[in-house]
Amino acid sequence: WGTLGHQTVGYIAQEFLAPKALAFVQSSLGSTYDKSLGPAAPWADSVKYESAYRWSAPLHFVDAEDSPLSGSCFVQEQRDCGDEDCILTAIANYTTRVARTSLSATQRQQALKFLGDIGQPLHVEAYEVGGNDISAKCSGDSTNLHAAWDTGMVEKNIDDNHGGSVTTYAADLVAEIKSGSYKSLTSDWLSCTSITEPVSTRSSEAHSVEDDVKRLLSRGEDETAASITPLQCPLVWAQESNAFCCSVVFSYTSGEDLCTSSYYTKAVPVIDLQLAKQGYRLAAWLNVIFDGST
Ligand code: DCM
Ligand code: DCM
Ligand code: ZN
Repeated sequence: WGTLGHQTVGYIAQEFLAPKALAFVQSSLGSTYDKSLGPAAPWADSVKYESAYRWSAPLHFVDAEDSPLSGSCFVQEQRDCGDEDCILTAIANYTTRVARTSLSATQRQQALKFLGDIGQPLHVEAYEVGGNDISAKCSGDSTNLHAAWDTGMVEKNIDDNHGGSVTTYAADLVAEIKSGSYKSLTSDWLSCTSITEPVSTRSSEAHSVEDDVKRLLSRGEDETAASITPLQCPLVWAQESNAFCCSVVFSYTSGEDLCTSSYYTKAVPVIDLQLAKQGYRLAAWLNVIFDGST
């Protein structure tokens, strides 16, 4: 997502934080970010082009080598991330780091700001560099498919349907979660919440949230990013995002303006759903880490 998408996710997550997670977020982010994940969420995007943070660019996505044009969409952790850094290893790494009291306040704040980009379908797709190499039009402007999903359609959706305000957009999605069309979906959204279950165990191993938190906090201090095993839950989230590559993302007709056609009408419900779900899941994730419950 672009800035507006990340802010939306952050503002939604902020509304669902449990007491200890909220206390950590507020003290960690402080006045720099108005004590809120909303203003803090775009940080990881904004630094990735700086030379000091160039290493972090691959942490924003996973290149799923599937075949979305042939109707085959899936993420395979070994094939698509393997021994490299990707969004799956990044979430595992920063989940541990945000909880680690031996790290500095700055390091834990950065870990917090790195959690949350996995809902964008094209961040879970290798085809044409996640759509970056597919030229497209959005409201007459030349762009590419990836950027239309990151920013073009998000911006137009906010202008068209939410008064041009990102906080209004987030509040509208929060209302859908609390009492609207998403209310009945939220328990499914949290069907996977283990902060330590590695991908290999295939979610069959049941254990309490309490054990999960203990396991996270007992992780070795010397664990490096490279040795981190991706977690099962972020892989589940990745599969959901990636599935939209088969159902919606590549189903444009050639020359179609993505932001003024039936494509936009199909894409907006996906954008709304993915942002709402990602915000709600980010809160639940932090709640498990800090409060021991979702
Ligand atoms: N970092 C990381 N993995 C690395 C190197 C750095 O996650 N291989 C992160 C940790 C901090 C930031 O970079 O968020 C700065 O690291 P440090 O405080 O160790 O300089
Ligand atoms: N991106 C992606 N998959 C890739 C490469 C890039 O999802 N294989 C994303 C990261 C940015 C956007 O595409 O959101 C543009 O990337 P860049 O600025 O690195 O060209
Ligand atoms: Zn992107």
